[in-house]
Amino acid sequence: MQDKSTVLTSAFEQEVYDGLTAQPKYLSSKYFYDEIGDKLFQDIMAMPEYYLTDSEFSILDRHKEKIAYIFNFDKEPFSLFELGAGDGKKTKILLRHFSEKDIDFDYRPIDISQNALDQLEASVTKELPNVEINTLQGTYFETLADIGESHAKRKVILFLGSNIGNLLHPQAISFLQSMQEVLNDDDLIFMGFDQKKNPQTILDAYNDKTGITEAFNKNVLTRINTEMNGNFDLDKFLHWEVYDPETGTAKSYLVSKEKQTVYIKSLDLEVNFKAWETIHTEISQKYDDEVVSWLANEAGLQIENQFSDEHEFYKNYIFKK
Ligand code: AVJ
Repeated sequence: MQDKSTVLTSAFEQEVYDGLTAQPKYLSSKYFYDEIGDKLFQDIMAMPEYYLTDSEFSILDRHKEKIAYIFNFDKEPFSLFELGAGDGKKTKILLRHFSEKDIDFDYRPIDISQNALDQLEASVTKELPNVEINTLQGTYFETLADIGESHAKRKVILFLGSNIGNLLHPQAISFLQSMQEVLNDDDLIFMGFDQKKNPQTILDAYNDKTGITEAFNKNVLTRINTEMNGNFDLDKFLHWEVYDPETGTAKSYLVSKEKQTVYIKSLDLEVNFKAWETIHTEISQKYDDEVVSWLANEAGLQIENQFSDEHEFYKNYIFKK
């Protein structure tokens, strides 16, 4: 890894440089998400093939009474943090239910996108005027420090959508560990984990016929073109998804359909592709109970409870210290 930090101004630029000069090539899926990427991801969540959203929605709806009871077990006020809150569509099921039951809590959504937070704040204020909301912009790691410093009330931390699945197991453990470190004894974590299932169902969710996932995957190239003055020709790359049912790892690639050279002006970088050379862009890990309890255990957490949808496609787990 060469440090070009004297020339490269952003973390995005440094990571693009590192990933496209590495072998094999890679780019991080966290760069899928700009205004266009956020919109594409919302379209993905609305696709019939992308079962994750519907599954988690139905879990929250089915189990909201029990979830409310567990979150509010001591009837003391608590703060409901949410990492990567996005549009809050699923969370509103809980917010609405808690509000109807006069549960004493405040909602503290966290997201990397200020735009997403502004929209969320406006919609919660309008739809659920009794819910106190305080937004916080930043990455997961930055904002965990802020969560740790809030000692006023008991904490419940939501991490929905199987977002943990973008991390390899060692990274997931260290992330869970950092969450564990900000928890006090009665604090809780409520997390979504997509489950192992028929491999075809998983492939279909990441390889829709309409091409929305393809556009989402290619958005990282579009961003390099616009933000770093690159000249990627999107049609010369193939969206390719693989799923290994043994490890539960789904991986996304962009595959170069021909030998080509791409130039990225702000990096002053020429990137050569052989025909059929790959850029690895995303992992979406699938889990089972054994793997989740291993991860939790490694991070010093206990599984308190778990909830599933009727097909057992997806599970939400409650962790404690
Ligand atoms: C938001 C990371 C959970 O991996 O399922 C959807 C992102 N990528 N389709 C996932 C995604 C391709 C999604 N997460």
